[in-house]
Amino acid sequence: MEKKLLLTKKEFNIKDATMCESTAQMLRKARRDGVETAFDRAANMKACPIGADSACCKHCAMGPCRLNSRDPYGKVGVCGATIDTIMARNFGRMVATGSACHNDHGMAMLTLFRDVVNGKITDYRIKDPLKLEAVATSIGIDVEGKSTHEIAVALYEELEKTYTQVEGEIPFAKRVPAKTLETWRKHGIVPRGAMREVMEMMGRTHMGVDQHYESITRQCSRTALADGWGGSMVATELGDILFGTPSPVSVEIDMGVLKEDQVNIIIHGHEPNLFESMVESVNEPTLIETAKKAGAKGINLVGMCCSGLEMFVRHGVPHAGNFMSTEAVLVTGAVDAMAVDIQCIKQGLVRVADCYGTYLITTNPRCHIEGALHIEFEEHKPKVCTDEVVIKAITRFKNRKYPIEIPKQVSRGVHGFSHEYLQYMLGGTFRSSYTPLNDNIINGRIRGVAGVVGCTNPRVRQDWVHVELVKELIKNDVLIVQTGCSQVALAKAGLTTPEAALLAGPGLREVCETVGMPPVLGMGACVDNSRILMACSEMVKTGGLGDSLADLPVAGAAPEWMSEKAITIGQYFVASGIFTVFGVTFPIIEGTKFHKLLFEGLEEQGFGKWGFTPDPYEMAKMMIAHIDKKRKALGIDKSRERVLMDMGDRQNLDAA
Ligand code: BF8
Ligand code: SF4
Repeated sequence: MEKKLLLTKKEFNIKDATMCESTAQMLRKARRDGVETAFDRAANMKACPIGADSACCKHCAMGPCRLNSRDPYGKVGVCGATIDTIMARNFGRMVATGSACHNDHGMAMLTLFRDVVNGKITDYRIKDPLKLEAVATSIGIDVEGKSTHEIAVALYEELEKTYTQVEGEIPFAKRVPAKTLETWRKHGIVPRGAMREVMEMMGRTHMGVDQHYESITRQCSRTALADGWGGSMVATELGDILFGTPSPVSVEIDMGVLKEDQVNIIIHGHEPNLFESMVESVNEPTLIETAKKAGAKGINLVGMCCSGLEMFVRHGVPHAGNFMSTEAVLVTGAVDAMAVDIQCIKQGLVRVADCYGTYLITTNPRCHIEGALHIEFEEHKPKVCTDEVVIKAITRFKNRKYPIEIPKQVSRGVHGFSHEYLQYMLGGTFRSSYTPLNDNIINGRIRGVAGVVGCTNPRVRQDWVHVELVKELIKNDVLIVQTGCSQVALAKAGLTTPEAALLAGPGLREVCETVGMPPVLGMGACVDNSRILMACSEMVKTGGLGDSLADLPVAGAAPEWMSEKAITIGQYFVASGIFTVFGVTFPIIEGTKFHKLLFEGLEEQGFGKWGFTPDPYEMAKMMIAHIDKKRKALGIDKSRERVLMDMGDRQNLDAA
C-alpha cells in the first residue's frame, strides 16, 4: 500500500478478536497493508475505568468531578451530587441519546410517509395497504368505508403524536397489554411524546435539577418507552406499509457475497429509503450498460448492519456483515463505493476507504464525516443521489489499483420473521394466531422465548458471545428471536437455517421440524425490536401465559452491546417487563443503590430487571433460570424436567 496508516502500536491476537473468518482474514490483510481498524485502536486504548463505572460527572464547570468506584459513598461531587445521582444522570443521558436516535429515524420515516400520502413524493408508494389498515385499527382509527388514502392521512395525523404530543399517551400505548399499561400508569411512566420525554430527560439531568436516582430512573423508563413503543415502532410499521411487510426468504450473508468482476456497492446504515432507491438505481439499464462498458459483469448491491437487514428480507439483497466488519470489508479492495446514512458509521471508515481508493459517501443531512464525499439524498428526487453513487462506483471500478482479496465465506439463512408472519407460520392460513406458540410453551416443548439482539464490540471476541449464548439457549429449548448485528452473527454461523434445529433440544427441535422453521428467527433491524414487543404482546393477549408482559417466560440479551441505543432498548424492555442481560460491561457500580434499583428493585415494582455478565454460558443460565421462574409462577413448570448442559455436552455440540 502507498499509505501506511497504522498509528497504533500494540498488536492484538486476531483469533481472539473475532470468530468471523472473513473478518479475521481481512484483519490479517489489513496488518500486511499497514491499515488500522477499530480492533487496533481498541487494543491500544484502555477503556477509562472511571468512565466505565460512570463514576464521573462533567455536567458543570464546578467539576468535572470524579468519585471513587471502590469507595462510591466516600465522596460526593462539588455540588454534593452522590454517586447514585451521578450514575443515574449519566445513564439517563445515554437513554435520552438512544431514544433521540431512534425517534429521529422514526420521524424521518413519518415525514416520508406524509409526503408519499400527500403526493409530494412519487418515487415510493404504499405497498402494503392491509398492514396500513391493521396498524390504523390497532390504534383505534375507524377504517370502515374509508379509502386507502383516507386511512393513511388519519394514520399520519395520529402517529405524529408519537413525537409532538405534550400531554396524554403516545398512540401505540393502545397496543400494550392492559396490566402492563396499568403498571406504567401507576408509576407515571406512560410516554407523552418523544420530544417531550427526551427534552425532559436532558433538562432533569442538568446540574441541580433531578437529584433522586429513583425519580431519574422513572424518566429513564418513560424516555426509553417512547423509543420502543414510539419512534422505533413507527419506523417499523411505516417501513412495512411503504416497502412491504417481511416474510421469510433465504438470503446470502458474509463477505463472500462481494464479486471481483462486478461493481460492488455497499449500503451501510439504518434508514430503508436510501437503500430502496439504490435497488432502483442498480437496476437502471443505462447504468448497467455503463458498468459493462467499464468492464464489469454487472452491479452488485450489498447491505451491512441494520439497513442491510431490512433490505435482504424485502428484496433478497445479500448482506456482507455486522458493525465490527464494516472497516474489514473495505480491506478486500473490492468495494467500489460504500454509501452510508445514519448511526453506527465509524469515522475510521474514511481512512480505510482512503487506503483502498473506495468512495465513502455520506448521504444524510444529519451525518457528515470529515474526509468523506457528501452526496445528499433527497427524498423528492432520490435517484439523483443513488444514481450518482453508482456512477462514482463505476469510476472506481474502472480505475481499481489495488490487488483484491475477497474471503470465500457465504452462509445462507432464512430471515424475515415479522410478528405477523409468526402468527401465520405457526397457525396456518386458516387459524393464523399465536395459540400454537403459546400451546407449545405451555406444554413445555418450547421452554420460553429469548430475544438476542444488539451490536458487536471490539472489547469482546466478535460474534462469539452471541453464538455461544444462542447455542446454549436453543439446546435448552428456548426459541430465539433476533435483530441487529446479533442476527448477522448467527446468520454467518449458520444458525438461521431450518437444519440448525439439529442443535436444539428435543422439544424445540420437534416444533421447528414440524413447522419447517429455524430455531433462530431473524426479525430485522434494531428498530424492529418493536416486532419483539408486538410478538410478546400477542402472546399475552392470546392467553394462558399471564396478564402482563412481565408474566411471560421470556428474557432478552445484548451480549456484545456498544451503543447508547442499546442501553435505551434494554431500558424499554425492562420497563415493559422483560428480564434483560447485557454483556461486555455495565456502566454502573455494583452494590450501589442505583444498581440495586435496576437489577432488583424494578422487578419488585412489577417491571422487568437488568442483568449483567460477559460470559455467554452464565448469561444463558441466568436467562433460563428466569424463564423457569416465570414458568413456575404460571404453574406450567411441571411439564418437563430440564438439565443444564455440562462440559461434555458442550464438547459434543462443538464437535457437531
Ligand atoms: O442499530 S446492532 S452496532 S448497526 S446499534 Fe449499530 Fe448495534 Fe449494529 Fe443497527 Ni443496532
Ligand atoms: Fe461536579 Fe455536581 Fe458539577 Fe457534576 S454537577 S460536575 S457532580 S459539581
